[in-house]
Amino acid sequence: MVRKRVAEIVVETLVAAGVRRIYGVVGDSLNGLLEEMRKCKEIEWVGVRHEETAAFAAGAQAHVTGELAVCAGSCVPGNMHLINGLYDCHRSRVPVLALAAHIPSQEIGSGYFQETHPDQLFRGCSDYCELISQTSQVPRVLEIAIQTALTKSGVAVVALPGDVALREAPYRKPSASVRPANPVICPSQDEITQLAGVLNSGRAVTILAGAGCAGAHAELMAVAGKLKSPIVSALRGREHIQYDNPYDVGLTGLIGFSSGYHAIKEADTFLMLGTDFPYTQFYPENAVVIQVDRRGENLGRRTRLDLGLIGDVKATLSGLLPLLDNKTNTAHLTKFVLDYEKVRDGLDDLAVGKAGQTPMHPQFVARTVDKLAKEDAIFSCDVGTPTVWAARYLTMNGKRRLIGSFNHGSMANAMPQAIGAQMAFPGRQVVTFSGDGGLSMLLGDLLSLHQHNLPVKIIVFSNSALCFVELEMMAAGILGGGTTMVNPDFVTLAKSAGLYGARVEDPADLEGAVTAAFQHDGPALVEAVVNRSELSMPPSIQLDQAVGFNLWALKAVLNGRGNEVVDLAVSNLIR
Ligand SMILES: Cc1cc2nc3c(=O)[nH]c(=O)nc-3n(C[C@H](O)[C@H](O)[C@H](O)COP(=O)(O)OP(=O)(O)OC[C@H]3O[C@@H](n4cnc5c(N)ncnc54)[C@H](O)[C@@H]3O)c2cc1C
Ligand SMILES: Cc1ncc(C[n+]2csc(CCOP(=O)(O)OP(=O)(O)O)c2C)c(N)n1
Repeated sequence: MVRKRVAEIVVETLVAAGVRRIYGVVGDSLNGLLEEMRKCKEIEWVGVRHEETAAFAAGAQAHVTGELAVCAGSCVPGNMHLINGLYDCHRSRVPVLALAAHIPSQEIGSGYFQETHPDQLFRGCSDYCELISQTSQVPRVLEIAIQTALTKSGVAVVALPGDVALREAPYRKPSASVRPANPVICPSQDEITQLAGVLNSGRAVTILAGAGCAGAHAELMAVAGKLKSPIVSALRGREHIQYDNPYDVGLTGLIGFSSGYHAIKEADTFLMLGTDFPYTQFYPENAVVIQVDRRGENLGRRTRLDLGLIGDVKATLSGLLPLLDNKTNTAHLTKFVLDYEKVRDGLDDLAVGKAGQTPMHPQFVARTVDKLAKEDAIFSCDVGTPTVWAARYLTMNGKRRLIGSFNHGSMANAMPQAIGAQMAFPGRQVVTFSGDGGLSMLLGDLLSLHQHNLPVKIIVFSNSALCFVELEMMAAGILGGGTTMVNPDFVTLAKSAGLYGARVEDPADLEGAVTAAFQHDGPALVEAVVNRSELSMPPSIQLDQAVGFNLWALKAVLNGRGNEVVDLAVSNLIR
């Protein structure tokens, strides 16, 4: 029988699964794998400066390609650094395999140098997590891991002791199963007939559409057209829904629009399509609620349901369309479409910049980047106010993509995710909306952009604060603290890391600086110095008034209309 080194079998199995690169940081226990990868021409090692970056980058690559992506960390501190990024991948449901190198196998259980138990440590952020303790487990365990990541669209972790990787094992060809498959899930005809019945009898139907609507744009428009339904998007669904969409009424949620909020609250029938929108306060109280999701376990986990269907959005809507009446009453739809236009105009009024007027409005920065970016740009945005600006000002057109840490909500995601997106699509423009806090958290990987010749364009919303948290504190009536940051000169820093850099304070200079960055043949950073107090603060609100009220206060604050908080307080609380 042919025998090969475990590391060689691992690499061959990854090649068979279509893997083209692995993001990570090297370390002794990974050496065997690196040696095999050096010999194999199909897989590239993408060395980064922090393993969390590796996991975020792999997740972003998986998001924009829909294919398996791989990251790796050396034994224990190395692979522990992967964890936060892997949680993000797990929550975003993207297929990622993590190779966690482990201490020498004979030392496991002895409290050895660097010892942890990766097979337990990674359980919470994966669908599959196993230790390879014997050579004969390869390639089977690795193949199960890959298949789980692909089938469940999630994270799989394989812990591999460095010494096991170097030993020989019986060889067999990789299994043909380590490839993605796309089965279509469709509810039964009875269920679809029941769904049509409920929708046909609704008088004011509102749709909440999420990321599960990817690839179902035409069917979604056709259904909304028949039902005369406003479509509210959940943030992860924006890129798939908010273009060529006459039914669009924006987002709901704290950073959403009042049109989206009221379109849901005033519906008598509420149809959730491929969404796991998490904020329960924004769901309707009295409507008939229907949910379609390909994951049965997600049905009814955000709100109580009257009807839940397991199915792909596209297949379900295709089956549904011929059974739907063509409603004629457009009142519900028109009301919220017009509302949305007004809200949009209001937000656009905030996105202005006049020469000499400093500090700049961050909305103006977002709008300018949106205007100048390419038609098929890939954007990533940091958690914090950059998420707000991306949600409100980046135009989606069916070709652009928008990635964030939307479900896990971790800071420092944008630049690492841009690395993965740019690696996957070297010819596309990749732009980040970075917070100054977010960028500085994984700052070391600015160096990776230059090292790997990745022409990522970084837009830093430089407000010298952890602004989003500052707003949360203010809206809750907490004086707080700890939000101020003394920043370096990001441009000098970027230049020393091999990037093109420009700092902009005056709105008059913004367009030129962004254009130059976009035209630069390589990575570039624009530091836009923006107003820290942009989202206007409630002038004064007592702590006891804010109790049970902070959601509304925060929403008004985030809308840039803090004075409304006082109005709301007066009308709702102080009676
Ligand atoms: C600072 C911050 C503020 C935020 N504020 C808001 C806000 O105000 N409003 C907002 O909307 N979001 C907001 N978010 C994002 C929010 O937390 C969620 O990430 C988002 O709402 C989820 O969007 P989704 O439902 O489209 O995606 P997901 O949560 O990923 O849900 C997608 C669902 O579709 C299902 N699915 C996948 N494929 C298919 C298919 N083919 N057919 C059927 N079902 C499928 C999945 O099983 C899943 O249940 C915020 C995030 C941050 C970081
Ligand atoms: C890893 C992590 N730490 C802390 C937080 C809490 N948090 C959410 S947003 C935010 C501030 C982000 O600051 P910055 O990147 O500067 O963006 P800004 O909101 O100031 O524009 C913080 C601290 C988090 N979400 N993730």
